[in-house]
Formats: sequence, structure tokens, C-alpha cells
Amino acid sequence: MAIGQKLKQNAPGEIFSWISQVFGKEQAKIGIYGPPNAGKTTLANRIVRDWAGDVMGAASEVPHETRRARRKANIQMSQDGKGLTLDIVDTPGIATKIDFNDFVEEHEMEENDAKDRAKEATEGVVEAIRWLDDVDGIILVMDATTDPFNQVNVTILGNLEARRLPVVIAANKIDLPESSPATLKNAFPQHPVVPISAISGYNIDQLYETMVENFS
Ligand SMILES: Nc1nc2c(ncn2[C@@H]2O[C@H](COP(=O)(O)OP(=O)(O)OP(=O)(O)O)[C@@H](O)[C@H]2O)c(=O)[nH]1
Ligand SMILES: [Mg+2]
Repeated sequence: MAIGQKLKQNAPGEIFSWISQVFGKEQAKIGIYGPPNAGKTTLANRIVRDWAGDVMGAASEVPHETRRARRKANIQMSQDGKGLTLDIVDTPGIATKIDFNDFVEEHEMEENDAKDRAKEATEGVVEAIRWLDDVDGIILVMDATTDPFNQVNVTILGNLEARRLPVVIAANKIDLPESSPATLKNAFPQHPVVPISAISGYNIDQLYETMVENFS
């Protein structure tokens, strides 16, 4: 089909995305999802630093550090001559139970701070789920030292499969001796699983390659 013909058939909003595809600069809005503390923000920071020299947000060993979704637009990624322009959305950790007592007992927080954090974390879960309506693909970050068949992973994956959203699973924290990326690969053979260490950057190029392959 001639270019003029194609342009005439499309609404103006679609033209940019079509031109982008023709010239190999695809555009995708990618949500980084997963349970609290899996390393989502650490990974988002690495992607944003590697490709835009910027930072996304604070990472912390206390769960529910990210309680509002954060977005960085126009991250230009290229791998093996293929280009992809990403909007990255770092989402709050999705949990099935949020109890302020856990912050008091396990992280020595003041009761009022813990209650505020629990309330914001609950709102964060709702916000993360809402963002599913507005993304083109997902990086699902799992902690490779924990059981992959937890309720959060299984629920998120079920939701993504129903929406037919492409997903890449990042099996994170493989720098830790107790990690088992093979367990994650065996658990989810229907999806690409890339073992990484977001903190050290180990195998991160493999993740970028898999992102370009699956999200282009
Ligand atoms: N050993 C190791 N620790 C990691 C790695 N990635 C992240 N962490 C640590 O795990 C903790 C949680 O990291 P975050 O990036 O805040 O995790 P998150 O998924 O964004 O957490 P929430 O925002 O609370 O949902 C921090 O202490 C990080 O330093 C990794 O690859 N290896
Ligand atoms: Mg976070």
C-alpha cells in the first residue's frame, strides 16, 4: 500500500504510531508490576539510568516504598539495531494483605506512620490495578528467592492473560545464593523468564533484548 493511501485512511492520532512503526521506532507503555519488595523500583531506576541517565524513585527494604505510580516517558532503547521508545510506569507493589502491625513489628515504625503507610499502600494497590487499563505490556518482577506460586503472582498473571497483554517475567535477585531462577522458569513456561540482578545489573542486556522482542 502506498504511504499516501495509508495516511488518508488513518485518524490523525494513529498516524504517528504508524509512521513510528514503519521507521522501526516503536512506542510502548510498559508497566513494572509485582509483589512489594521484589525490586521493581530498583529495576525501573536501572532502565531509566541506562537509557536516559535519570532516576525513577526511591527503593527500600521496607515493603510498599512505592505507593503512587510513577511514569517516565520517552525512554529510547535500542538492541541489535531494533529501536523501541518506552514509557515506563513503576507501580506500587500488589499485596493481598496489608497490616499496619507488620510495619510496627518488622520495621520498627511508629504506629501512626505505620497506619498512614498501610492506608497509602492499599490505595497504591488499587492504582496499580487501574494502570493495567492503560499499558501495552508488563514486566512482572518476581523475587527469585521466594515461592513463585504466591497469590499475587498468580492473580497478576491471570489478569494479564485475560487482557492478552505481553509479559516478560524478570526473575530478580539472582545475586543471592538462595535464589532459584530455574524454579520460576519451570513455574511459568508459557512466558519469557529472564533471570537478572536489578541491583548489580547482571544479565540486564538479556532483559533488554527480550523486551524489544516482546514489546515491539
Ligand atoms: N540482593 C538484591 N537485592 C535487591 C535487588 N533488587 C532490589 N533489591 C533490594 O530489594 C529491596 C526492595 O527493592 P525495591 O526496588 O524498593 O522494591 P519494589 O518492588 O519497588 O518495592 P515496593 O515499592 O515496596 O513495592 C531493596 O532493599 C533493594 O535494594 C537485587 O537484584 N538483588
Ligand atoms: Mg517500588
